[in-house]
Amino acid sequence: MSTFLVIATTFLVGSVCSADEDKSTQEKVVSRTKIKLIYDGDIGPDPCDFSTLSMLHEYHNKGMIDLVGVIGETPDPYLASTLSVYNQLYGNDIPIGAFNSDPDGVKFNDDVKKRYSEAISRYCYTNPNETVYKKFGNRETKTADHVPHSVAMYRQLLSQAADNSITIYAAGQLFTFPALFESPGDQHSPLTGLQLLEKKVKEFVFMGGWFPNSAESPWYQLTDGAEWNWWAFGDKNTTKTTIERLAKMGKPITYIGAEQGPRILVGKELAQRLGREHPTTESFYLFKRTAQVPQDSKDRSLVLKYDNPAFDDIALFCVVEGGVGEYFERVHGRVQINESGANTWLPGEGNESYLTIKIGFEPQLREVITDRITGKF
Ligand SMILES: [Ca+2]
Repeated sequence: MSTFLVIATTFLVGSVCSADEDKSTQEKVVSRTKIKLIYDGDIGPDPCDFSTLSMLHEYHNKGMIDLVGVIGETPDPYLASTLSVYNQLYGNDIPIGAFNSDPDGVKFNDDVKKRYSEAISRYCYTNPNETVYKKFGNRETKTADHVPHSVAMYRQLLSQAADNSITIYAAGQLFTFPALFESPGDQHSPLTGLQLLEKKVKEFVFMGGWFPNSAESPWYQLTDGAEWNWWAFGDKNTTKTTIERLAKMGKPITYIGAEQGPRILVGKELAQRLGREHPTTESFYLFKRTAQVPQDSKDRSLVLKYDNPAFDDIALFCVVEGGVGEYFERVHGRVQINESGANTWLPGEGNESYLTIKIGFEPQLREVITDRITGKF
């Protein structure tokens, strides 16, 4: 089968990250429409956020997904402009929802804002979103106050969607959800946010958690035992409230934990392919773990020295192209989350599952993900 046919078949299947890898008939395959995806992320501290944006636009431009909207969920005033820069770069006009000064948006407490800023300075040379705006933005680039806040954008997008049609892929903290649940009817719909999610969403995919147990990760001792995303900068109960409420809806929920990321390292190759003047490449140069000044060099410029885990890219690949049975294995059960966002896993039946990469398939997956980030199909 040619590469094109493989891609065509897998994307027609749609949502193969959900529990339907046991698809039985060709009719079922062809009758499904392409995934209508809302992406919700914490673009900023990690280069995988930026490479995932590249992938999202590549998939959309190839017709493999309908990218219905992009939501930025952290309290970063430059988040909206990054999403807009990518729209401009890839020739799209995907609706953007992000943090801005609207008092009806998500309310962040000062501790969360402080820990977010601390994380940016700990891991990055400068704020990646601000730098991307200054380097790649122009007069047409939208900034925070040109776009609706994240809750309003979710409400708008969900109201306009057909029932049971939307896949939400959340690859960051889940700050928007508790506020969305409580949001009352508005000009778009009389339904509350919780009711809109129940009516319009087909499945949820989360890059978050550490499976089967976040206590197994010594790197997250600074995060009250939680994985990074689900720690939510110390915002108690954000993750627990969100996941518990969504799980109760009974729709398929797939988790891909942070323990999978380090198995798929990307960066140097994709930077070479995209070139230095690309915001995705830029993000790798802004990240202290990947770009460094060589110690023995007189030239003080940064060199891309290390690859980086493709945390968010892996999950997006699975959302769009599937690969359960081929690259991934699925474990069914139920997640248990405490108020700090630390998780454990109860194996069993149900609508929740997590995925792991099959042992030995890392080199192939790494190659295919680098291809997708760089628009190679
Ligand atoms: Ca992320």
